[in-house]
Amino acid sequence: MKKKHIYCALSLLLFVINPLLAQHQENSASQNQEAEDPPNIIVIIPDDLGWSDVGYHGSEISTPNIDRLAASSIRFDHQYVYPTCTPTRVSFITGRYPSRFGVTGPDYGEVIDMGTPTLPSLLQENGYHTAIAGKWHMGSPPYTPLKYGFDASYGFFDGQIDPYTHEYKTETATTRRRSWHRNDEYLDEEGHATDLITEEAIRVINEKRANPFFLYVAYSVPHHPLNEPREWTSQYEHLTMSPSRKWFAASVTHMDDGIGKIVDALNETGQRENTIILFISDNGGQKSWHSDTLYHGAYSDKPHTVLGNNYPLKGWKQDLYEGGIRVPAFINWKGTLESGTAEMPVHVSDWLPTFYGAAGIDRDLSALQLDGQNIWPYLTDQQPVNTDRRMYWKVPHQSAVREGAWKLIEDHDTGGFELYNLDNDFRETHDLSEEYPEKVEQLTELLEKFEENDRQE
Ligand SMILES: [Ca+2]
Repeated sequence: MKKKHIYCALSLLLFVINPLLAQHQENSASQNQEAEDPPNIIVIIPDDLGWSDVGYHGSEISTPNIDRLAASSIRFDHQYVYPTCTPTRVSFITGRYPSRFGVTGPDYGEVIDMGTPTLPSLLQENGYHTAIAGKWHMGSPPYTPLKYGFDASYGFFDGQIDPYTHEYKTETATTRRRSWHRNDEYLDEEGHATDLITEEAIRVINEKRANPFFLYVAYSVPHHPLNEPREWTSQYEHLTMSPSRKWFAASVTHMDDGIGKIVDALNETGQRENTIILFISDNGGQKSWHSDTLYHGAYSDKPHTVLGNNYPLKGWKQDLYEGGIRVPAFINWKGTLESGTAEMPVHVSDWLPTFYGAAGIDRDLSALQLDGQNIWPYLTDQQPVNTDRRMYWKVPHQSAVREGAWKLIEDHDTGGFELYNLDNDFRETHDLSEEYPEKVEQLTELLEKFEENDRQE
């Protein structure tokens, strides 16, 4: 604990005073102002990867490529997302709290109002080629990626698929089992989804074009159902772990290999130093999963009894405790951004205005009513870290706000509150709501203020 705090303090200093960093900023700042050569942007989003599911956070899972990339990146110690897929992805792509669209959990149908400006549509307007490889889950046909600013799409529409059949778990009013597509048209293909998504990302990188690209790579793993080839499970066979944790580990190492190939493709095409890479999980690890009936019963004899690991954070996917919403994340821009650890809280909605800043696009975004903030000036040390940052979450059973070190969680079922000071208690073990009633009152008012701008559904 103590060691961690010292490390964090040092890393904070790095952001405030590191002269090398300042020099790099100048370069990037002038580059941005000129905007003659805007960078490519790649976003890599694993599905349900928990805090302790990457090697650089001490996991038993082997992730050599992610670790190598993280070591030369700005690693976020407090990257906040939502505790399930759709809200995080909607917040990322719109720069707004997902509850502004009435989105509080996994969702289908028209999730984002047609015509809403998105990160890909804004980059598209500014000359970017925009492509998605992998999971969409921000709407069901006809509310598909090409309608929201992507020039090219490939992957699956729904929230989860079988890695080999590429089918969704079941039929519903808004979804079919078919999910795999190219350019929003259903497609049948053979192969493991992880390999197919990696191959598509490399194809986009290798394409010859005069303009920069925005490439959104959303892997299906380590979300269940897990089914990995022996090539990736064999290295975990000798370890004392639950069988399903071995499948989980294999799926992450398989994805890690794909990420290594994506970086190789950038190197081979001479684009490595003109490409920003953001790695960010969409929510914390899930505890377990089992179904006798979904996927035609294909997984009835394969209980996923142990999946992700959010240690030392509290809670799981779907929770507003840190384990559900604080995820592994880092940003890399070789030759421009210095490596280090960023202590400041960062919200997933920040990436839309931040990438706008990084791309050097000069346009007023105030009409978009963004909830996210452009953190590019902080990453490049042009502005000091905002330590009083406010953030807001709403999911079906809870709401929460964070202001500075304080976090208030409201339980919608009981009407009760929990209050934590994350600086002193990041594991959320001591509820301070009875000790600090004034703080509860102040943060409750803040929560209500945030809620006023939500769509009520
Ligand atoms: Ca997810």
